[in-house]
Amino acid sequence: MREKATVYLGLGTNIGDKHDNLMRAIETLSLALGHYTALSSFVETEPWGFESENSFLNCVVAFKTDKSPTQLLDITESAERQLGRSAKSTGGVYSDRIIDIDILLYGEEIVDSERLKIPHPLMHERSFVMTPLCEIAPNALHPVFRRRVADIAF
Ligand code: PH2
Ligand code: MG
Ligand code: MG
Repeated sequence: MREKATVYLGLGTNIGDKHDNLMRAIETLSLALGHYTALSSFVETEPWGFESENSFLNCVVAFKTDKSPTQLLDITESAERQLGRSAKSTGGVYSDRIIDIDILLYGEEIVDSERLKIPHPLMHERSFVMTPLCEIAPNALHPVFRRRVADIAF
C-alpha cells in the first residue's frame, strides 16, 4: 500500500445554490476519502478565462489519502457527476457549471499523462486557486517550480 499523501483539490461553482454545491461536493468527496484535513474560506470570484454573468464561489480542500492519483481522479469525476455536472470543458473553452473539482497538488508528485496532469498546469496563474490554497497551505511545495505556494501566490 502506498503512503498517505496530502492532496489539494480546487472546487468551483457558478450556478444554482453555490454554497450548497460546495458543501455537497465536500460531503461527497469525504465519503470516499475520509474527513478533510483542511478547508479554505469560500471566496466569490469573477469568471476567469470566459465571460459569464454568473460569479463563482471557489474553495480549496485538503485530504490525506492512500488512493493513487488516477483513483483520486475517478473519485473527483464521480463526485462531479453525482452533483449533476454533465459536460466537461475541453480545450480551454469554459462554461457555467454546477461543480468543478480539480486536483491541484498530490503531495510533491508530478503526474504528466494524457488524462491527468499534476500539479494543475494553470493553478499558479489563477488567483481563485492560489488565494484559498495559500490560506490553508502556504508552505506546500509546487514540485515543478520547486517553490512554496506562498512564494508563487500573488
Ligand atoms: N474555473 C475555470 C475557468 N474559470 N473562474 C473562476 N472564477 N473560478 C473557477 O473555478 C474557474 C474559472 C475552469 O475550470
Ligand atoms: Mg477547473
Ligand atoms: Mg475540471
